[in-house]
Amino acid sequence: MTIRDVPLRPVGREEFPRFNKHVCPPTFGGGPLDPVTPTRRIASNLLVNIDLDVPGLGKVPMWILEDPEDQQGGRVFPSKTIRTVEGDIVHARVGAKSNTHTIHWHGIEPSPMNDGVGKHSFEISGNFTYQFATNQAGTFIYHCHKNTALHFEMGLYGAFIVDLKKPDTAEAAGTPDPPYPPGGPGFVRGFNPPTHVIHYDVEALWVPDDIDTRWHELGHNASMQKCDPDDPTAARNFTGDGILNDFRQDVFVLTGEAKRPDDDTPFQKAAVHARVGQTILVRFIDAAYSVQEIRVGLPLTLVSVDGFTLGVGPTGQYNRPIEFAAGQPIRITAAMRGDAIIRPTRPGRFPVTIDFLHWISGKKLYTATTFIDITE
Ligand SMILES: [Cu+2]
Repeated sequence: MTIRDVPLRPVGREEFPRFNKHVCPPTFGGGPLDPVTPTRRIASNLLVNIDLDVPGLGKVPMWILEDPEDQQGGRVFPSKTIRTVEGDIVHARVGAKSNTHTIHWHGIEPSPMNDGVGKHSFEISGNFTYQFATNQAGTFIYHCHKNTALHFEMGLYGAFIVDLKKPDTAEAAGTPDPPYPPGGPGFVRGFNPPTHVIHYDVEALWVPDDIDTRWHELGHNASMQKCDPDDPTAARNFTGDGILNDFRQDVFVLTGEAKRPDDDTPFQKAAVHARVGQTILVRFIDAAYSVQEIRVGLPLTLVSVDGFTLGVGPTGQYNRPIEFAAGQPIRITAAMRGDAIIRPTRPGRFPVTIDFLHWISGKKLYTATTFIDITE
């Protein structure tokens, strides 16, 4: 067989793509763009100021996203978990209550104008309705993508869970319809032929985070360049006295519960309580800037990484779920997610440790401990 050489057609100047250097994101409101009828509507406002209580240290100012339609629990840290269902077309009404922000739906992969990466599209001034489809079940994260290193650090993030449709089986009859309730029960995508559906009784959410309290004194646009569209890369547009290149964590957080570096008491909020014979689903999301190693005192199966199901097509047919022995570390870095299945066979209190490691030196900075309590 020979490969035919196709001669290139001369291309006129008018067909060249236009080059626009895009340094200062424009602001925009309104939306949705190219709307279609949604199957689910959600709402989120940013930002809301809260204080994070650190025992023995005091209060650390945080910024969170709130659900304005939630009468009970719309103001929490991490920001309220969003849940949609596989196949949903979502309209997400987002209000920037002060200054400009975005929401990036990390891993959902919407179209560029709905992706919420400000420098690729625009920042929201006022209100904007993002439109996207959640076609892949899994664990994702949403966060503000303006002055990102700072706004993410300040707490402008939350879990985004895409639930499976409820299977049409007798076993499923006792489970509520999706979106499934926080804490379980529900169904998750995992290698389990032929349907690749796994039922879980108890759902846990582990979100490690670390805080440099010096950063929490900074203003909204700290160290951002001044926007001069006529000369966007001029040196004078950049501040040279910032600290956003220098992260020194002095508070450690697990799922919104904070501790000083010398406080080794167990974290209670992330603790898991289940019975022998039940199936536990642990969703973990790395919201820290250090590297973590998670060690669980029970064997587990990692069924999904970054919203991709291991061993299941269309993207996962060339890998397989990963078995971890008790105590074998799972190493994660910023914004990584995973879904792990644990099936306890005997009662007891099983330790969970999360080591926070410096991202350059690898030095261990802190060990967070929590536990899994299994009763008969
Ligand atoms: Cu923001």
